[in-house]
Amino acid sequence: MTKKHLLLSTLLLFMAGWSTAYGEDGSQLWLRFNSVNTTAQVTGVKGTAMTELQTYWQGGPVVLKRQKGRARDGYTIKSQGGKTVIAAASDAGLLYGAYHLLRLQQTGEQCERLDISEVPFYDLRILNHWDNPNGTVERGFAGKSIFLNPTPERLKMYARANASVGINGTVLNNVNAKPEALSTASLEKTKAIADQLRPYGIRVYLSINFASPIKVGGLETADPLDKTVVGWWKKKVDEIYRLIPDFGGFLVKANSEGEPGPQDFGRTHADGANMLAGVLKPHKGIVMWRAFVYAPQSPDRANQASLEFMPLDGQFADNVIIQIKNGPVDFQPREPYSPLFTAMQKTQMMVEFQLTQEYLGAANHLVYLAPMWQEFFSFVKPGSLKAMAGVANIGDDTNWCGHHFAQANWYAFGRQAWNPALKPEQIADEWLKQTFSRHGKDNGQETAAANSQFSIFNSQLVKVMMDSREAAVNYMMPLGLHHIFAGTHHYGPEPWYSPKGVRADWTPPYYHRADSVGMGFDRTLTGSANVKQYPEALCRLYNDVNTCPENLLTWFHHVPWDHRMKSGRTFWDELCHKYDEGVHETRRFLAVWDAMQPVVDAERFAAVQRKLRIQVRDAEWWRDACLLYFQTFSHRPIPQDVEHPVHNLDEMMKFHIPIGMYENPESGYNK
Ligand code: GCW
Repeated sequence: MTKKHLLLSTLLLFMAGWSTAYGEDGSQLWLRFNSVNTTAQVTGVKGTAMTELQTYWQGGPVVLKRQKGRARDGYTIKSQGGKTVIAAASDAGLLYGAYHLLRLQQTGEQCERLDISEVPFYDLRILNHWDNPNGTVERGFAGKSIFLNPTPERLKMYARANASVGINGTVLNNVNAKPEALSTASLEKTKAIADQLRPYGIRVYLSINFASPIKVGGLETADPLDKTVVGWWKKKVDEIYRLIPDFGGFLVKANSEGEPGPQDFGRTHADGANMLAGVLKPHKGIVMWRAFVYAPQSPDRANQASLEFMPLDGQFADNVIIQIKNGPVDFQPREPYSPLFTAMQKTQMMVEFQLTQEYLGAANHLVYLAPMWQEFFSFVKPGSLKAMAGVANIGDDTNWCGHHFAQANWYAFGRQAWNPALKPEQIADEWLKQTFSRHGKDNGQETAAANSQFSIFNSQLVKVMMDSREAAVNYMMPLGLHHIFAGTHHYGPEPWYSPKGVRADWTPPYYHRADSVGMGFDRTLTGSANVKQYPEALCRLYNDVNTCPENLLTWFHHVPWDHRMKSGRTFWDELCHKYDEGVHETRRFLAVWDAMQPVVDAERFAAVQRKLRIQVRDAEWWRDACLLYFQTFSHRPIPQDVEHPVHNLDEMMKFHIPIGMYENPESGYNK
């Protein structure tokens, strides 16, 4: 046997041992605790915190102490006289403290000299599930709804996962709400779920259909100022609180994309929200009223939320929070922040992020979203918001999120809602350690060699995760492009999609406006004047094509093909380069992953590799489709130093993925 063969077989042996011992399916998420060697002595307050520690903590004695005067969910962890003391004002606080300790254990941090004090930045840290009563999940790419026929084990895991990152609320059903969510039969089911989530500090909320008084109650109207309507809501809300005493409140999508709302009765969003708020108030419930509104006749969809909501600033009740998507259009790979966030001064607001990757390659692409949320918070002060909501990426797939790395977005959402100042790198690092390392699996007995291999894995994968969002922007929609997706499923590119009869703002040409002069949506003062919705300084910056940040250029400007970019290239050449850069990045991600085979269990290695290969092919598809299509307007050659398309435009234009909005495509462009 040659030396090379010997090395190879040792490596193979090592890997084989690894895969049998550590074959994993992702079902344990980042909570891959080992309960075998637990000897923990946990005393003090009984409850979920105690049970979790008794089952999984492998260190010295822990005392759980109730301490008045602390912020509700906050806690301290202190090493005192050979013991670890967790103190909090509430059971939830103790539980968060317990998970903090377990996180330290799992990430291999020291746990002997602790002096930690934590208070969550937001009181409300809420997941929004877009789950339907028939079990489908709108824009869900990880299987069916976990709430359809939940097993107690699965619900418990869901609750533990949420609590471990501080998520304390969940809206169980789709904002496109079916009226039957409020039927007594359905409320009984909601109660059963609420009962199982309560021990983990999680409250349930429901999305409601504004026309419920008609559709469930049999009334003739749902006019929020009609006394019978208010009476119906009051009775319904009383019924809910009888079943679920700590029910959180309602999330409402009204007069948006065909959903009913107060405007159907000549009333305003404030009339509708305040009526519900009044009914919920005696129970301490809240209303999260969404600002995601736009109408086909609007000359600029990005303007509309401000146009509808600014006149109502200051008119909302104190238990109403306006829930606003991070950008003014719709969860695009890159958008500027929604200008409502800085314009509304007298209204409580919360941000809605989308964890499910509706516009970012569904459950096929590795895209770590924390950098995007951090970008948002560099424009919108976290302190100007009341709460954070995230549209969940969770389904009944074994690994919960469809893609192993999509779990990181669930994790990061909770961590950032707890503390928006946390660095995305740090969150990625701790998630990777808990999700992939052997810590906790064999109780720190791993060899130095395996440890050092893992630390290489960790640093390389943190980098992949950190670069992944920008890569996706580049291969999908660089330089401010947006909404050039396929008509129905929002997965692949269809910048040409514009069938007769479809409303303009549901077609890509409305957004990219490519013509022989250039490309982009003119939102300047002489265009749709969207820039005016931003504070003075930003308005000026965005309004001038020479000062507008290039990553938002075609968002705000119709940019001439020969416009000179900072790189010295023309706009067209830069566009070609950006698309190509995106493709090359995905190949790099795959190469990094391939090299990690010895360090990752076989099951997850293969699953992620398969997904990354899809991502590479999809990135090429995006680049080729967009460049070849836009070239029919620019009439300029693709620069020599850019890899040239390998697909044909006419074939790509004929290619369709036969999926709707409830499925993850098996693969992307697979001709
Ligand atoms: O992004 C769009 C989605 C819809 C979704 C809507 C919304 C729940 O395509 O599927 O509906 O936004 O946020 O209300």
